[in-house]
Amino acid sequence: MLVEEQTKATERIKWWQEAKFGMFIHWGLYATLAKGEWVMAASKIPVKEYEQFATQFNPKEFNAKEWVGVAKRAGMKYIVITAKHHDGFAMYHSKVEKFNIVDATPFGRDPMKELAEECQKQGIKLCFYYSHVIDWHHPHSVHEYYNNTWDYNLEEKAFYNYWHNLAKPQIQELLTQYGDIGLLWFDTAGGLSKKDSKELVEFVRSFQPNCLINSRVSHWPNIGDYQSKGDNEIPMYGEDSGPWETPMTLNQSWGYSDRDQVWKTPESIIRKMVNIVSKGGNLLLNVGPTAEGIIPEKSVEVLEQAGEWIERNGEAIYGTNASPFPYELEWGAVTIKPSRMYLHVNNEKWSDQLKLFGLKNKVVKAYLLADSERRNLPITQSYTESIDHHVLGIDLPKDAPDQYISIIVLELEGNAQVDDQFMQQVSGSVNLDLVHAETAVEKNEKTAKWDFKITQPGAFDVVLVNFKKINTVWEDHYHEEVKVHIAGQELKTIPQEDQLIKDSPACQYPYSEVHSILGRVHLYDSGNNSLTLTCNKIQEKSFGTEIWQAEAVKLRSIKLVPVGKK
Ligand code: FHN
Repeated sequence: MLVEEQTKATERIKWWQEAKFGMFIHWGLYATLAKGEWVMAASKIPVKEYEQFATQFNPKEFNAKEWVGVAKRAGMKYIVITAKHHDGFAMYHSKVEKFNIVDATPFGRDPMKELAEECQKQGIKLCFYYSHVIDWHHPHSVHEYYNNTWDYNLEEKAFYNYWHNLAKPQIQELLTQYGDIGLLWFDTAGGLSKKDSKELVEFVRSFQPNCLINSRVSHWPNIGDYQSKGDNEIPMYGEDSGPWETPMTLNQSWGYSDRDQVWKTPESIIRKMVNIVSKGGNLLLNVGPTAEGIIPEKSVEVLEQAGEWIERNGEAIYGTNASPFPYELEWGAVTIKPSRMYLHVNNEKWSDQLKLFGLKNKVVKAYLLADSERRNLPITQSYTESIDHHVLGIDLPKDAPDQYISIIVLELEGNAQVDDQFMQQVSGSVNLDLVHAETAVEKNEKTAKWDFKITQPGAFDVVLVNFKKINTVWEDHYHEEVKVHIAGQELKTIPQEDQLIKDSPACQYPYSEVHSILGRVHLYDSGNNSLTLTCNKIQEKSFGTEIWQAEAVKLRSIKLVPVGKK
């Protein structure tokens, strides 16, 4: 990218990177069936029959002021709402297609107009989701896999008929009738050519040069302003240096489903948000309003409670940068600002003293964010030259001052500088994420190698960490031995599903975090070490983030856990 273009791109995305938290809204005609947004395809509902649902769609309870108010109270800074999802029904007054909420329903109002006005009033950025490739209503939309083949014959489809006569004109409408649009969220682009994606980006920019475009427009990382991770996917520390987000459900569905009552708690939302923000990402958290136009009560309750925490702790969230440490910290997470570090401590890890390894700066002052008087917390800092080891100790008051996660502010001499090699944490464990390994393939064997520092030698269980998709048969994926080499010792075993980790901050439905204990090793000396894993699951980072591309079992990391500790 040219320097000038890069500067423009950096400027364009600044508001979004500072915002950190947005509301996703999946709302469409499908809400009348209350079975999620894929109901038309799942039940192969013919277009003519599906169109009939519009005659009953009358979301009289829709109230833009209330919806925007919920987002505000949750601490969200922008809203991304489905202007058109895969069912092809436009949730705004489209002049190019009568299958829209104004022309085809008794409701007759344009909710996008009302939201645009209200967002303007309440200072929230409005953004649109637009399903640019999948459209089950239109006879000519063509996707790599997910087409309406129950009404239309695939061979007779002429993609450019759809592209030029519906998709692009509708995108133009969205960019010209609702004021400034923060971003366009494209989705499920399977099969779209690079040329068409590029032209689409230029087309969008010709109407609104500052409108951001997410990676799912297709052909990321060459096209698009930032990366939308897979649905509910939270990456590893340091996996991405560019801007990214996790689109996340509050329960297990995007569009309204009356069967899905598996809600995340306010605590888990806060933990996941902190985890995401500390990795440099944004959280785009979804609600699925009903056919009456109501955001489900449970969603509102969870969001408002999470919002109260964010309101108190916003300084450590908004406008921050990612943790400089390349691994998950066992007591929580870190965010930074110039000359400042915020330690987000999980309350159940609260103790008399918090220790942090690897911070090189002098700490000028430490205090609790919850303490309006900013009283000094006693600290000690030490450095052991022989093993190049920095230790900070902070004495803490008896009780954690906030709910769920309490924040300690460190004022630093200069901007945060840390020892960014892998090292043992205070409990003695070492977390080695795959993304930081040196990988190689030799004679059909895939290996990953990490270097790390040991400060507390001893006996360790070697634990393999995977995320496993629901309904996946583990043995279909792990039926060969994996090998671990460390300090002259070798472990060889077929990983089993030994432990299922509940409430993992980075893993969630449709995945669960599985730990496999590979065996025990002994590290006798302090200093530098290395570990090599041989495993067929090792692979280069993939950019495929859409549902059908996601792997069933994802290898995340390997851990050394001191024997006798968890
Ligand atoms: O198929 C869609 C799905 O309905 C939903 O909109 C999600 C949100 O990220 N995107 C697609 C699947 O990845």
